[in-house]
Amino acid sequence: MDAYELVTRNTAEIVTEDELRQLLNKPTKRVYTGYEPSGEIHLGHLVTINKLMDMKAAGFDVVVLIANLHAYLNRKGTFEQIKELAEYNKACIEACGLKGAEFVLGTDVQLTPKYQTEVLTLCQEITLNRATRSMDEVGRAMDNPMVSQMVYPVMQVVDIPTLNVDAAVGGIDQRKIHMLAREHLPSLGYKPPVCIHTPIVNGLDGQKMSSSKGNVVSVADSPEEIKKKMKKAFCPPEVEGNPILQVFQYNIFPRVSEIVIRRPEKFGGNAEYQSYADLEAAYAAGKIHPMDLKAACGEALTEILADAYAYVQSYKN
Ligand code: TYR
Repeated sequence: MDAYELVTRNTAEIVTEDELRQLLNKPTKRVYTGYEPSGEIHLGHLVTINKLMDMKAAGFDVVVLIANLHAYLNRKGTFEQIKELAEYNKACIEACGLKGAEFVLGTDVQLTPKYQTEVLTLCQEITLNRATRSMDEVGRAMDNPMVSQMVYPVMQVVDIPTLNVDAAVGGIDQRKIHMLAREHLPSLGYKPPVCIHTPIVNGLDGQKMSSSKGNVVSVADSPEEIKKKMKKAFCPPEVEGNPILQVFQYNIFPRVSEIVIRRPEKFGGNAEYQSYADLEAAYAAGKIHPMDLKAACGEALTEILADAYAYVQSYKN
């Protein structure tokens, strides 16, 4: 796979493809994703972690921002609670296989006079209306937004030149903030970033993913828990919106070259698939039973998450 294919596979949107091609021609280039510290790193995070791994393989230097101040502004907890999660999340993200990335803690770079002055300058350029809308899919309890949640997207914009990155990776839920960055960074004298957006995958029940609803596999889940969650998971005969197929597409196939559907001889025996497209086609044609698909999904996830799970065990005991 060439660099362009690696970067663009499994994405929802690239802004813009031309700019990405130009960037790929440069000898050095940097990309980042920011994560608010969260209770556990889960399959939702893994979609962008996988994309960062693709970009590393495509020649990018990778920066991960642990956005502790953003989590605070977004009402995710006290400074102390967030700080504890920040360290833990960093180690979990590394254990998910993202090796050789540079990790930056938000508060280590966001409290300088230069950064804060740039934030205030942009505050004067961005309307409340745009700032609010950019937070629609990112902010917590946005029916009653706080001023801190208006500062949030402006800071996310300033993070881009502060980390000196050429590209930003995020879920498609970040797009309105990224569009603000592209529009306003030139007025501060910076280049707009290339934006690479991944799809937002469903929870295992086919609904919106939410750790509190427990509809997601996280790095803290034991192999038995993964098995249990798979048994319960929603796996309709359709491809569209099928959460198990999404796990294969975005979490498993980027990391393994073959998956095996295990079946007794009387049910057709084992079947191997070397690509997501082949697996999807076979499932759509009714050649794979949902129970067998789910079992294979659990088995592959257990393997993929083994290092991260081992780290979590050592951290918690
Ligand atoms: N907005 C991101 C989220 O929803 C977190 C983030 C924060 C990303 C700051 C980048 C950034 O610079 O999780």
